[in-house]
Amino acid sequence: MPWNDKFECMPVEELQKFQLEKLRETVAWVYERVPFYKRKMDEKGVKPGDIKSLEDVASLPVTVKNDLRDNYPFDLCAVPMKDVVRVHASSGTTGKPITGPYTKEDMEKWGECMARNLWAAGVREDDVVQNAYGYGLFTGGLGFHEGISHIGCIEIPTSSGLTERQITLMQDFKTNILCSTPSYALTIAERAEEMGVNIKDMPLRAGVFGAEPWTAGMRQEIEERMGIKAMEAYGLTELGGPGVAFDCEAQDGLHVNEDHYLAEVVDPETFKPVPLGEKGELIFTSLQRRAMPMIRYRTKDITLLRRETCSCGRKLLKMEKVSGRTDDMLIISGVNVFPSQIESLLLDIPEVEPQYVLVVRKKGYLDYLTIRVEAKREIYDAGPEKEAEVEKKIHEHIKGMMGIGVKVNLVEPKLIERSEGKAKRIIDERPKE
Ligand code: DLL
Repeated sequence: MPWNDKFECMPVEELQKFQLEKLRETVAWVYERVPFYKRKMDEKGVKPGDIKSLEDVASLPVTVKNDLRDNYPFDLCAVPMKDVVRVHASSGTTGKPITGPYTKEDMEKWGECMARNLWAAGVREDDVVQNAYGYGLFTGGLGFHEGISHIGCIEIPTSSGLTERQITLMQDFKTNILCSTPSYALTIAERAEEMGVNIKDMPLRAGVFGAEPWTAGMRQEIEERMGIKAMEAYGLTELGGPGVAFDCEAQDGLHVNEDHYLAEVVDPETFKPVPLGEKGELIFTSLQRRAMPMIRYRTKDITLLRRETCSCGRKLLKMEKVSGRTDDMLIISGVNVFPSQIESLLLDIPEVEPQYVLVVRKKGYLDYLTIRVEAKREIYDAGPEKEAEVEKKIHEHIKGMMGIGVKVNLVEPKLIERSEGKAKRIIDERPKE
């Protein structure tokens, strides 16, 4: 049974009626309170009263990250600052940070969305949950914290880092559930092996991982290495952090918390809506947030949506695992390449560790890709000939599957920097335009 079966299993027609009511409320709320949205809607000639069906969302202006930067810190805030009880922020990789303010009610709803996520991952009242997402301005740590408190289980708020201590506490406190980025889970698994600790002997049962792209292959790798179920969380600061979508025991796509977020998928170039089942850029409108609602926020995340009743009973729209971000797309020999495609292919090669970085350089008009990937210890110790053989094998696998030529550089085990949060997978050495 889901955490909130009323909404998670609501018949689609009823749910969409609820969404329309909330959409109309949200649009009116921001039109009256946020000059930015009023201006953008006036420019498009659309008034809150024009929203008569869910499809009408397409008539609203879109919001992009730069709009949040330009309105830093609180110009998109729709409530007086006295009603704000929390502010999170995300620095991203470039430019000014963006802020995410919350009212008391927003915090309550965040907790509800996160409780659904954790419950679907099998977390129950008597569990011990180690929360190794970073605490602080990042929404991961405190977002999970909110959900864990809603369920009422034991929380171990370790935050990220101090990996040996994480492992010792996991043993001492009999942690059942780990919450972290997938790349940090791998770091923990590896450190445990080095410490001679077998995670499979621990009571650890599942992990709730997210905040960065990870392939199905990476999920399997983590599940096998740790002997756990690797469940997923998806969200972004602009929409209030994690709690936007989550997977269930079926591990067959992520359920969107549709009573809180209206999802659309569009072609990132033409901006035309794409039908259910086709890939494109994900756009969300928040439906219940008060401090900083978002109208048609372009996430840059690429995925597809499916409408089906899940074997778990939830009727919420499903989104497929995010396969990449439009801004992470590389064009190698004229082929669009997402880091996740390379990750899946590397995970097919038993001679390497799932630790890699992609180095992108430019020669003339073309991008060139070098994959730095760690050899397994026995391969590295076998010497340069063996290494060259594995490099060739990877090169050919990628050529065969994707039709692109890449340089493969096998490196010594442990050479690639380990992640404690979001892994840095791309080193972009192209000249800045
Ligand atoms: O990463 C919120 C979060 C925290 C989600 C903890 C899940 C768990 P930001 O730092 O603003 O927020 O980064 C948002 O991270 O647009 C995606 O590109 C990526 N992302 C988040 N979750 C996933 C996921 C948090 N499950 C950006 N799969 C998003 C793939 C993800 N990418």
